[in-house]
Amino acid sequence: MNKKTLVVVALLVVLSIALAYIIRKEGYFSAIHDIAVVSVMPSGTEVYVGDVINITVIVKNKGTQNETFNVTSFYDATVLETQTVTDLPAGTQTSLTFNWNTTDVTPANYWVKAEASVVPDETDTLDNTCLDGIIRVRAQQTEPATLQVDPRLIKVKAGRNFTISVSISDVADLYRWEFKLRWNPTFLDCVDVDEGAFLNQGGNTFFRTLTINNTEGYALVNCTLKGDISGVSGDGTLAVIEFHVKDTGKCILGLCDTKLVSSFKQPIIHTVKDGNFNAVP
Ligand SMILES: [Ca+2]
Repeated sequence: MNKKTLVVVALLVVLSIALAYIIRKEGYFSAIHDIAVVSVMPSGTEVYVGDVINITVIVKNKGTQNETFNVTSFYDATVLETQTVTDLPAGTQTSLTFNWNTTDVTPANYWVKAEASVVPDETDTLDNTCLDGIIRVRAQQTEPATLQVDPRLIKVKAGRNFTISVSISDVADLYRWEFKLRWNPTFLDCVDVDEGAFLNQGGNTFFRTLTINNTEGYALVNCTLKGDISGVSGDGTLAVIEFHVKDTGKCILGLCDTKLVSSFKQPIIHTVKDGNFNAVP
């Protein structure tokens, strides 16, 4: 071996040692540990309390080693369930199904998400969580609600003013309402219509008295919640209406063209009860 060859071999040896040192120091070709939640897919986004939602979660092993890890599903901050994925091969993905029974859930909008636990030596942890869109859980109307004039029987002296309420009972998820109230204009004048306290328990409302017609004897009123929120359930007052008694006589305070609408934009079944007015001398 001549001198030139010796120098080349020595150089190659030094280069090999340097390369091995760099590979070792920088971690090239070492194992990569990285898992990710790829998607979160609920079976429905608008459900009634009591429905079961299936949430399909896809997780992927983006690393170079088999991985075992936990996947936890949530609605808002509440843990739904944790499942374990065992020995997921490198480069592959798998699907998990979580069942969310909404029986005891308060009607509202909820975020659904899934979170994979961080495996040892995993550095990219941002992709271990995946948030899906909003799921709307609502109360469901099972029996008809009742829309009525309250009190049902009114006795007032001529010349006086009085107020009645239009009230709702046993309603679920009321988001918007509308009614027309009729009376005999010979005996009564409508003085004022105000919003009742029921609907704005659920949020900001837009209340409108569309018409007060004292010639024909009717008022048309409606009110709606605003924004993507639940409706209101239970009993309460929708509107308060003030009348002036012009003359003695009797008439019906009759509700017609009534509309009750849920936050899913569905009509709410209901019965209507009119009021009876009697002006006494
Ligand atoms: Ca990750």
